[in-house]
Amino acid sequence: MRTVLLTGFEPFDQDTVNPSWEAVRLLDGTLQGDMQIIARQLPCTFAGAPERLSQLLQEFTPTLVIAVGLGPGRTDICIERVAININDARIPDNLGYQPIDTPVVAQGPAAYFSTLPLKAMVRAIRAGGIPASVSHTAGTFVCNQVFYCLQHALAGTGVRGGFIHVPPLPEQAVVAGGPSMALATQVEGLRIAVITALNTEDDVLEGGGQVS
Ligand code: PCA
Repeated sequence: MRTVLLTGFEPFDQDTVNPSWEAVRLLDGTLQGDMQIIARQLPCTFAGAPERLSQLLQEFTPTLVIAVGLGPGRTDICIERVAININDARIPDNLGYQPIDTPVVAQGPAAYFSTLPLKAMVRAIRAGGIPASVSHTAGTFVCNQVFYCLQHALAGTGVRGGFIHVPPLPEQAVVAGGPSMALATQVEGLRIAVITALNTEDDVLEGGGQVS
């Protein structure tokens, strides 16, 4: 049995809900062939999230890991390409900590690329009728930090990993006046993302490179 680990975040800032967790938890326990999805929540704290992630990697020894977070203002499902070695928080995390221009990992490389088949995932999600794109920044808050720590932990192991940002839910957009995506659509997009990542050896290059 292969295990796919999905993580979502607890709510942060002024929010009472985080679609990343609401979506991945609906996929928890999903079985497909020899694959099972395990979904777990990460705290939205610079101190707690990497620690919890590392416990989960040890506990489940997954063959694929996709961390998911809310991207306020995002209009589609964003498959992130790169994690950078910088924490630069616009707002405090859930413990009131607000790092400014500090490294995620001292002496670590400037960046890690996702090892997911980004373009194949975007095309498959779009083929399912759901908007998606490759994104070239995961920001500099807790999501980017978790993404960086994930790629740092998986580097050289052959285990694939990456990060996806999802848009706000409609009820969050009513308050913020911005874009949104229904929860069921997010869940389906993430399900397609997982299946595509599992079944795609190399990224799909035909049909042009740019899907952002
Ligand atoms: N989004 C934040 C952190 C937690 C989340 O869901 C981010 O984009 O960094």
